Amino acid sequence: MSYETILFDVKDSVATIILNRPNKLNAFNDQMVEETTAAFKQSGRDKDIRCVVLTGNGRAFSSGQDLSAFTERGDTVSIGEHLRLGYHKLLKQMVQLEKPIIGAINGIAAGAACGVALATDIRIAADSASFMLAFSKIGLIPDSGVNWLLPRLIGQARAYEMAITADQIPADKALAWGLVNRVVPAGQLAEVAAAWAGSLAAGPTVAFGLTKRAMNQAWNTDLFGALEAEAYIQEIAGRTHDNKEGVAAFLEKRAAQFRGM
Ligand code: T3D
Repeated sequence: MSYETILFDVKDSVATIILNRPNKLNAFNDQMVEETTAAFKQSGRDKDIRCVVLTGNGRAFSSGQDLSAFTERGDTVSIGEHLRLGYHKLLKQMVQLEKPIIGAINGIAAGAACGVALATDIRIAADSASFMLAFSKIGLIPDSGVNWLLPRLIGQARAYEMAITADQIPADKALAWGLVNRVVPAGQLAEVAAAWAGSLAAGPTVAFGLTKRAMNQAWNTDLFGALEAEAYIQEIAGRTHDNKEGVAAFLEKRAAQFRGM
């Protein structure tokens, strides 16, 4: 499949999706939302892909919704429908993808792009990156999953403050708040993300995907429900090659050769 607004590359079981509208700080127009969604779908279908990296080209991760497209479409389009038909499909594709997604946050992630960044599973930020809930600057509420994802990560007080101030939260503060997993020098981001992705892609990736499912499901239930879900999902993990290989490798005192199956 060929794309115009993103770059998509697969190498050594790692798919890399690069948001590629650098002149607009990788703002999402409809085409970029559709193409990013399609790239995640393609990554889900391709059994050879075992980890996905999402990043931006240039100095921004993404500045969120393309505001020129926003005004061009005028009052004829319902924002609710625009979200349902666009960002919601992207967010759902990401959280339902049972493979780890690394967000290599190379610069500012603003507005809807904050939601997209939060829907990655591991976030590595460049020390020059920042997060900004730009929505209130244009009289909107946070969308693209931010109201669900962000308070769970950093607590409601900080999330609400970010929403109503639209302050740029720099990478070091994002790390202290638990919004990102690591901060690295900007010049090393691509290398660190690729190394981490490579090591995940060589791991028991079915288990990684099922862990994502178990943790996502656990938000919607109580402890007893979570215990039952774990038993059900572990049954699936326990039938994989990688479980048998992991146990055998331990007993034989050798490195496991996981195959993601
Ligand atoms: O219908 C729906 O689906 C609603 C959904 C809404 C979701 C949302 O995401 S709402 C929030 C949308 N995003 C924003 O409001 C952020 C707008 N951008 C900014 O505030 C600033 O650009 C930044 C703080 C991100 C970066 O500032 P700075 O000074 O580093 O860069 P800049 O000069 O503002 O931007 C560089 C260029 O990118 C500039 O174009 P030019 O003048 O060089 O031709 C600027 O207009 C363009 N650009 C940046 N962000 C956007 C954009 N163009 C269109 N849309 C953007 N979001």
